[in-house]
Amino acid sequence: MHKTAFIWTDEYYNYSFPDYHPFKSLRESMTKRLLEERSAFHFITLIEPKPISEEVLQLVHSKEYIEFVKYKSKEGQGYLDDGDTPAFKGIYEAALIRISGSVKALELIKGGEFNHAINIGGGFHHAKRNRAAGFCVFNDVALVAKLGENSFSKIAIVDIDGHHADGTQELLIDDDKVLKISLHMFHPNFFPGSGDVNEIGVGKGEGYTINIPLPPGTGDDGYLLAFDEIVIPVIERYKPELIILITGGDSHFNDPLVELKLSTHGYLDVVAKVHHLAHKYSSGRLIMLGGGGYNYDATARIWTISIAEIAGIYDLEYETLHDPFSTKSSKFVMEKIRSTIDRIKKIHSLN
Ligand code: V1S
Ligand code: CA
Ligand code: ZN
Repeated sequence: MHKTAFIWTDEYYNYSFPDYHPFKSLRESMTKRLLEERSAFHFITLIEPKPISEEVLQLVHSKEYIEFVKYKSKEGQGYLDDGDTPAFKGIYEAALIRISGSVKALELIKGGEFNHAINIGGGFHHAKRNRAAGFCVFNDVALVAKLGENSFSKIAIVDIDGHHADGTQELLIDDDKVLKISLHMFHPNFFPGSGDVNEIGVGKGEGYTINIPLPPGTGDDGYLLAFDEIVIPVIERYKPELIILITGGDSHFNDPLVELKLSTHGYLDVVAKVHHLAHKYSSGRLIMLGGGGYNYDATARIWTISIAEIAGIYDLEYETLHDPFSTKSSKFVMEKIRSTIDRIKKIHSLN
């Protein structure tokens, strides 16, 4: 059994947009309840985060942007971006505590007492140095990677949220100590529009950004094919000392925003593979963060099943949380995925 920490505070509920908005903390509360009902916290340690300092926040965000968020947080009106991220009173503190949870996850792993640490309140991969985007105020993924560099010489980020990790990519674009992999839906006019195979990093970071753009209707078989053909060999070649997994639940077939059509079975396969890689190369060091997920029931089931896998709780009670079937892609979609895989293999010299 490996020690797993679950970072949590009820202050996570303060990150709350107006009723019409799809991003809801209900995912987190449902996950926690599903875990509690199954006595998971007999095996997983609950740990509370404390807010990080502004000095730490400045590792990934400019002073001016932080001041802007503070101003909007007092004012409580309008948007932080062009319509996706509404401001509300206290948004600064609410965003800060959630990303502090991800930093706490890293500290626990650095301390050596835990090799798995989970913050489902994190995963804000769209936030940039100078601006908010796509429901994300501060980018905890890039921050954890940057802070992790003080202790680990090679870190891998695997982002299975259904959207492209554009903020993380931009913040770490020239960084060769962090391998950035994002799988996402890629389709004309689909947010954020970036993440094609030819975005590979710049300067000494060239080759350390790997984008896996996938078509609508990908399904478990198409997704797993891309994962086995690209993600596994790339991680085996890189041999990271720490893996950060962004586990947004919006790749699920019932998600209203994304159409990647993964089932809980596909998710579990992917998470189990990442867990296995963490034990093979990273002494088990694995940070699981949340992310999107707009079908709240599906996201809570995905996160619960994933957490049980990571914590090594193999209990039949988790079986009941699965979807009744796996998903398949059409021949046409499968061909498209195969051709994307071939292009990525050429660009990143895999074979
Ligand atoms: N995809 C998508 C999507 N859906 C919405 C949205 C829907 C209802 C609302 F009331 C408000 C917003 N916005 C988007 C995307 C941003 C997606 C962010 C995903 C976040 C994550 O899961 O990756 C991680 C937490 N934005 C857009 O598509 C941009 C617009 C182009 C359309 C929406 N309007 C509000 C802004 C401009
Ligand atoms: Ca992604
Ligand atoms: Zn998303």
